[in-house]
Amino acid sequence: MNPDTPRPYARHLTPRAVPGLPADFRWGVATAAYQIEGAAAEDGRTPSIWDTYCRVPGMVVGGENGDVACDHYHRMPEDVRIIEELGVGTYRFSLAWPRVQPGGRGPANAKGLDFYKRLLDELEARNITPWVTLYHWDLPQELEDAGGWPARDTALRFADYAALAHEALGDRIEHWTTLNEPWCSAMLGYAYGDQAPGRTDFPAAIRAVHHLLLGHGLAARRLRGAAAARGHALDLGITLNLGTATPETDSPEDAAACRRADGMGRRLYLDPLVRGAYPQDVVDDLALRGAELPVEDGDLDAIATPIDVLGVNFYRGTLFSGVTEDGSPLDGDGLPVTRGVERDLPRTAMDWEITPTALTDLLVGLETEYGVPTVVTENGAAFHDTVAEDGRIHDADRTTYLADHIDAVAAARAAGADVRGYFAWSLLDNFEWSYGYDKRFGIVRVDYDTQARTLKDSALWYRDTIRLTRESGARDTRTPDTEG
Ligand code: IFM
Repeated sequence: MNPDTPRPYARHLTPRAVPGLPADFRWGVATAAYQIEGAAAEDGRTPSIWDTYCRVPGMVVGGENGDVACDHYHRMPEDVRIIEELGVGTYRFSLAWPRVQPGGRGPANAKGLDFYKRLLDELEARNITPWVTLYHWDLPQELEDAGGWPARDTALRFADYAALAHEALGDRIEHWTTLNEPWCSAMLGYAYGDQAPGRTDFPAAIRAVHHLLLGHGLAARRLRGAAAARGHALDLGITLNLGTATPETDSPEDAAACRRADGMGRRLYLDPLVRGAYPQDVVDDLALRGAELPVEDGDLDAIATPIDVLGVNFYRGTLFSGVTEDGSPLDGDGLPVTRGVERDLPRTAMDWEITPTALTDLLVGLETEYGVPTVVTENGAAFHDTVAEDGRIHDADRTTYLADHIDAVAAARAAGADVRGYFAWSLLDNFEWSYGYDKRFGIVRVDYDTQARTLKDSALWYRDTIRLTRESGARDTRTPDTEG
């Protein structure tokens, strides 16, 4: 048993067709630029907030950084061959803003773009669809120095960068995601200091929330306009990290805690994106904490620019209590308590509880409340892998995690949710932000001494499950006329 898994979790699983997932269900693997590329100072790339943050002593486990990471910048063709071997049809990756537009302003960097053009060549040659994210947390340091996401100008800079990236690559990429997990950028980056740029200023974080959403909206408009003008197909979305909030008891305090947690984690983003308005209860909660969303005329219209797909990154659901451990409904600052409660559940190496049915609940809830088609753009788990004597990685815990969550997606579809795809996080072991290289999320192992890649058992299981599911989905949809 995995030493970090307090409750037994791994089951022995053989690949099988997942009932209810059609032949055209989109299967993928996902990565992000700073976590895999390396080549941090090559071909004109300038530092991002992560290059800076990693150099602050104590911020990243082991003092590690993304200077080399998985050396994907130099090994990209090998990595694309692995994606082909897995048989997933889609590869989700991000563009490094400081590689494409060094410093975050001005013209594009031709050499930076060339890397992504070579990547697109490799993907096209292997019939793999690119699914690109414009921003996966690597804000050019110059823009942070000018105020970062709490400053309105960063939203305008992001829209310019999006337009410039689309002008260069829009003829070859249909699927565009503006932001990855704006909650993390704003809250972990500016309120809690757990991620770059490492600030701890709650009102600034709330300004960052609005400017991230505004940046998304302005970029979405520019992308829509450019694609229409040039006749390019466009499938436009944003990816949010979402979970579920379940009350510990049926007390009114626990219900209120769930309302607050769901408000700050989910509705604060989805209400303006889909309905063009911030949720009033969350605005009131923020005011209690001295924070305000700096909305100007027209901002909400921009933010509500229609999207085609909502990317859902799911890792866990949470149980909430509205009282402290000794029963008080108010914390030391006199604010209502919103406390996550630990359960006796299996956990990953991140110490995250494993809660697959919460994914079903989440997807069904999104369908009912917002009605936007979804794709699970990230789901996966870190476990402490070991290399066995046969050289293989028998990561049955990760395989079980993937199987349980893919089943959860199928259950959500069966309950009426329009979920169109599932991407495993991650293709490769990689730089897990403040946790450095210690936490391995890959279905492919990376030996950081040699940069050798090895498909883990979970990768082989994923490959075979996708193949069997596609075959069975194709059989299910075949009409008697086309059979045999
Ligand atoms: O590695 C991250 C990724 O960059 C964003 N979503 C969560 C993953 C696991 O923590």
